[in-house]
Amino acid sequence: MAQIPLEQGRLSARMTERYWRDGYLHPIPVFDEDVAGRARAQLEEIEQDWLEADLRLPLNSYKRVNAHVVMPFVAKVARDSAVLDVVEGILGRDILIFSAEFFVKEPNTKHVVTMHQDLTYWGLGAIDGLVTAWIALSPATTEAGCMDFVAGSHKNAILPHEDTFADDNLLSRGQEVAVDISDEDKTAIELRPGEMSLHHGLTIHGSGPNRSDDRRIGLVIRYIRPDMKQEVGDKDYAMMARGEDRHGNFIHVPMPAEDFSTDSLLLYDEIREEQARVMMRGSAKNSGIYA
Ligand SMILES: O=C(O)CCC(=O)C(=O)O
Repeated sequence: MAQIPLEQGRLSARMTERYWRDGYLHPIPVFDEDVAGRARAQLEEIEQDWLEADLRLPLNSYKRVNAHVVMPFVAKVARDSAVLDVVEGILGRDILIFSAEFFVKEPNTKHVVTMHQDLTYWGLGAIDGLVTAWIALSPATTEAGCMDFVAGSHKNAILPHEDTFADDNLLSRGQEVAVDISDEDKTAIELRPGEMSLHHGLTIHGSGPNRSDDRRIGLVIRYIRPDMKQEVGDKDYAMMARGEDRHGNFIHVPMPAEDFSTDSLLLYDEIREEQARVMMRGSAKNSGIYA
């Protein structure tokens, strides 16, 4: 697939239109392969140094949601102008970071992500003001279990989902959209390291197992416009990325000063508790988010 042509690092009007037509856009060149390689090395260094550390939660939990709260390098990537210049074409000048997450599939494993819409359990409603940037830190090929998107599916409301809580599912509730999706409806979103895809919060997507010999690592950043609002929980949190927040709907999260600082870990727990309440609302099983 030909790369999305950027104009001085930004989306053209035609590419922005394509995003709103399809509910996604890819592959967008944001980083050189060596920059992506450095980010991967930083993650793998953290995995080595902190796996056995005495953190309150398993390291995986911190990687899987809100990694920007406790890992400075993740917040830096999320605030990098190469990414934000593109995201601005979708959200406009004022941008907040709602979450940053690693979706890692180890080589030759059976973990999958069932087809779902992101906004189902976040309490933000069926909004247009959230976009996910999925940045490949290793090859995201069909063999490695890259994402599949259903074009135009973002024009739906939030559809019913069924929870599976399957062990090999990377989603918190193992949720799956309760509609039949054939293989022909899916587009495989292959990305080289340093390339990114964007998808709308209502776009139906998922991914298969990693049958390759390398890890499949996505750094996944959820950006929102400041006029979005938590509608289910009492409050919600976000980090300023660019521009201004004239709405005050989110408690602002500071950039962490160092990996897993005491302050950032306390804040992480506070956010997790609040978001878990929203995420697990109505669930038959309370496994805690991203346990
Ligand atoms: O990385 C994957 O395979 C799925 C990621 C995903 O569901 C998302 O970014 O919303």
